[in-house]
Amino acid sequence: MLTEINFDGLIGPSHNYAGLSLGNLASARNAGETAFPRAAALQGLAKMQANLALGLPQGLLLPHDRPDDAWLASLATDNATAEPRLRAAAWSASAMWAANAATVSPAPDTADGRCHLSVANLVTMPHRSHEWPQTLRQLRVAFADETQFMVHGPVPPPFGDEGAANHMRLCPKHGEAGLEIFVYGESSGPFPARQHRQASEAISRRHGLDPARTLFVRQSDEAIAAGAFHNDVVAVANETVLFAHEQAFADRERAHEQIMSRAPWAQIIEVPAQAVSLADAIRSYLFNAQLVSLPNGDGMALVLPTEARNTPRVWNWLETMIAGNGPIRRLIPVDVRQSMANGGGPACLRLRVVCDPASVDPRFLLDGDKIDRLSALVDIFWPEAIHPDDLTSTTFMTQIRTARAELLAALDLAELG
Ligand code: SUG
Repeated sequence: MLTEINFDGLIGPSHNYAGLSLGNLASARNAGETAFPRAAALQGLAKMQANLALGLPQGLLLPHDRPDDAWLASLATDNATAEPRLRAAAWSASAMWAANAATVSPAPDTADGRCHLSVANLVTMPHRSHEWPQTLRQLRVAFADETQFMVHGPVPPPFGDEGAANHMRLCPKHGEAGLEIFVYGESSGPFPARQHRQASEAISRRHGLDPARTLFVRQSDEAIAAGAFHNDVVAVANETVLFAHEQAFADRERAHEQIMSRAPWAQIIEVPAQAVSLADAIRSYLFNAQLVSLPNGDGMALVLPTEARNTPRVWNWLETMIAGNGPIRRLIPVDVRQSMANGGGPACLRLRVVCDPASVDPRFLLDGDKIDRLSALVDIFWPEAIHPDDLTSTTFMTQIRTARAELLAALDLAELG
């Protein structure tokens, strides 16, 4: 029985605001602020609990060992002597944004009938470029069943790949063959394009996708320049619905025409720029919602950041949409403000995998009790507050390592230590 499972990245104990992501406006705005890792992780766990209560299966990916001493050593430095930006990069809790962990092609789409996952290389941003080895180790444990899954290493540099954040899938039902849409950038504007077309094409080949059910769509330069450093800041897809901003794609008409000719059963719900500007879309993160199919045929819901509710033009547009007779029936705001302050909304925090839950290592799956136990653990072990100046503190380092060790022990995943 193929089901969509959302694997959320648990926000790690080193969560901090170091302003590391050029082109991510929230990260730049909050550089140097004090972060609250405990509150951050509890917000993420509350979102998982709320999604579980909607009847949606929920999985987990784990924070990485931080600071990444091996990475610093490969640069012939260490935490005590590294220059501050390099040190901050080694401490980053950015693996929380699981939408950047990998690109996933579910079994019905692939030539060998297995679900393929390609870990993202994240080469554009130094603080994210060293995530993939620890992510890959986790994916190889969680999806170890080789009759069901194929887990690939990263596409080699220089081809930037940021995973599922630049990949959308339209299908009649999760368990049926779908159209996979890869969105790449080619910006010559102020901010880098992080997803390269060559990387997306390589992934489609290694996943064994059918070219007739695969599209490569260029993200608009305006969107990147306005702060949409990933496509999932301006568009989201679920089953038959693509929900997108009018300025998400470089050649809007062609993109829509290509999508509708390959997926005639799909529906594009577009938010006009006149109703919601790109700036408001990016500030409110309305598209960084989890667009989910509710169980029992109750239609779809958008699990959005509370910032969307607090932006009147955005909320008015959404309320008008809900009042109509469309497929999206519910708006569910969630508070993930600690992650949002680094540019990560509800959709950034999760990796969607369509598979049979019985084929996943159960240590990566959650139920309500397990979420309660993890919340209690976070309450005890996660630091309350971190300022970038704290990153030289050996006391903090010990606290963060202890917190992760406790988590691994609680999940029976000490092998990832
Ligand atoms: O890569 N922020 C992340 C946010 C990722 C959001 N993910 C998706 N859109 N799917 C990024 O820019 C900020 C870290 C810092 O500044 O300390 C950061 O990495």
